Amino acid sequence: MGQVTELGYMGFNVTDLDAWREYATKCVGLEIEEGDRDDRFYLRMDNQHHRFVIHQSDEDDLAYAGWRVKGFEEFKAMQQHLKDNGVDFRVASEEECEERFVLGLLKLEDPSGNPTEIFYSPQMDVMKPFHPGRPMYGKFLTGDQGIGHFILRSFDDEAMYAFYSMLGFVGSVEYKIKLPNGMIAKPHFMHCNDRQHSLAFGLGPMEKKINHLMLEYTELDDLGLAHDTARREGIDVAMQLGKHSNDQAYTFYFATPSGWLLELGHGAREAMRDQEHYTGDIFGHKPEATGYGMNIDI
Ligand code: MBD
Ligand code: FE
Repeated sequence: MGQVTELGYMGFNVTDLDAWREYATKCVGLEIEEGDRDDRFYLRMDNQHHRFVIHQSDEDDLAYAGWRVKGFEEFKAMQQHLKDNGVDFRVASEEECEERFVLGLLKLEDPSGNPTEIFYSPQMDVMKPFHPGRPMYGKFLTGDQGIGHFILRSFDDEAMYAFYSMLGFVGSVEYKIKLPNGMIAKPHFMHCNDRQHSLAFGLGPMEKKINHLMLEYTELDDLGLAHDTARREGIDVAMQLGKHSNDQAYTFYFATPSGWLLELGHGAREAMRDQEHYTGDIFGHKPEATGYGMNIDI
């Protein structure tokens, strides 16, 4: 059996650590945990030791995505399940587990070569309540729904769908939309908990492994404050405020210091029982800044 339960942590390689410190706190509201290594710092969204590791690098891209399983039994079962399905993986050393602040860790790649990790039991720093990097009305919506969602690069949608289904995800093509190059995109959206999607792929060619990461606020006003800051700072907005048809979240997309996008949102609904698809969004989401792989008229 294989069943991941949430998007638990992510690592990003970045060229400008300081730009990320400023952006993540002042604009988004994440909390910095400096740690004791010069080549990285951590970002918190809740009581988990960290949700993001920001690594000093000469590239600006996703370094790894960490998917959680329920516990030790499920971690063992997942290893057998991967073997039964002929998937290569490596059981991480004690030192590597400590580096991620988890008790058990597997390292593998998805069919598109995206570095993937499966872990159980993250360190929860409950003695250190989440303290946002800027004043916030509410919190980040995480809990059973994990970090949020991200769009990752796929070179073969069928293989990606099969791989993530094998990890316990459920999902389907949810949009049929025309790309600027005239092609019709049929992106897949997949979930592993009540969050409508934790993962999506198939929105056209991508230079980087990640197109965007979506985080959700519990309060609408925190989305508004982030939007005001993005506008005041003149940060590129690739897609204006609007409401998606599938998760019905009110969101906008703007550039991170790494040149990929952050989608901030509020008010998403839970995953649907049956499959459905759309040809556009409910309102808004008009394309604005180009060059981010998101100038789709959804
Ligand atoms: C999303 O979160 C998204 O990024 C797109 C492109 C469509 C629907 C929901
Ligand atoms: Fe999204």
